[in-house]
Amino acid sequence: METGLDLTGQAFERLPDPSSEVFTAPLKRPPHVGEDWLEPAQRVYGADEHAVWDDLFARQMEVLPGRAASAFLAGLDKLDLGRGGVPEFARLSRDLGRLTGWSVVPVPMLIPDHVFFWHLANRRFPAGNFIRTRAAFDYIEEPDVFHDVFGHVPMLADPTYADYMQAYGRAGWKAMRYNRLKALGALYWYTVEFGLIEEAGGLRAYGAGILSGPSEAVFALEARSPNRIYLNVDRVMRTDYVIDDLQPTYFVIESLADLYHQTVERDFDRLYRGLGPGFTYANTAVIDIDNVHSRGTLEYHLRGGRKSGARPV
Ligand code: HBI
Ligand code: FE
Repeated sequence: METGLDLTGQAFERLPDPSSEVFTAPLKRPPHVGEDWLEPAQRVYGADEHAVWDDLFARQMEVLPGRAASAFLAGLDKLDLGRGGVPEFARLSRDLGRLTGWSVVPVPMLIPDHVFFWHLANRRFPAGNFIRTRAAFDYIEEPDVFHDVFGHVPMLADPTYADYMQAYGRAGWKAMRYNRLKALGALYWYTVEFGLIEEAGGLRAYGAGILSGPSEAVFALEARSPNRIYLNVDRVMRTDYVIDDLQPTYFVIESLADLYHQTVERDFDRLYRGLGPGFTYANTAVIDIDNVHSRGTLEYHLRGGRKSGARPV
């Protein structure tokens, strides 16, 4: 059976070379990093930078208990991410390696999709090396070490999620072959960055974009504005997304195993053949086939969102 992620014979150890038709963001590689975009070593942070980590950590812990997925909270605990200061990647990689075989490697900035996918396919998580300044405490565009390590790494301590992320990285090869990286990027966005999970105690967040920021956990779980729709991979890969505001729609998984199976057991060849180059659905849309958890009023977005100073209700 040809499944979506059956890429038998693919040499995942070798950095892929995307064909010239594949769109890749025009990122300028800093001269001190090689083709793999890895920093030679993690930065040495100053006392003020360690203090930024500690303050961000404390702020998130005010909101996350009862809102973050239990796998996330368990990961924070297992990796002892609250011991104080920016975690050392070497030690984190050793602990994570024992748990799920993943490591954390430093990168200078956003890296090209195919390089990012290649690291994931080899169970390496590329994490931003720098930490935001106090001036950019609430919101930054580029992923820093707090977003990447606090937001993403705890979930990688969960074996099912760890396998999902590797499978996702491997899926990048097929997406490149069909020139559908944008669609695969939407799946990342609505799961890894902004995913919600249904737990016995109610909805929780497992997406790093929600868990590493000050206000989105409350909005995503408790506000009346956003739609919450059960994840359907085909549908999500056709859905547009915003990167600079709270999400109008969140997608809900029933379990991490549900996420893994929906992705790994999908016929991605068939999906990509039927997929146009652009997105079909607006990020506010609720469509006929949706299995809706709760339909939102969308009032936050209808009032113009962040740029209009709308209240996130
Ligand atoms: N680079 N450093 C970094 N971090 C990311 O999360 C990242 C990236 N490059 C590409 C990328 N993500 C996208 O491919 C995914 O968001 C789909
Ligand atoms: Fe991220």
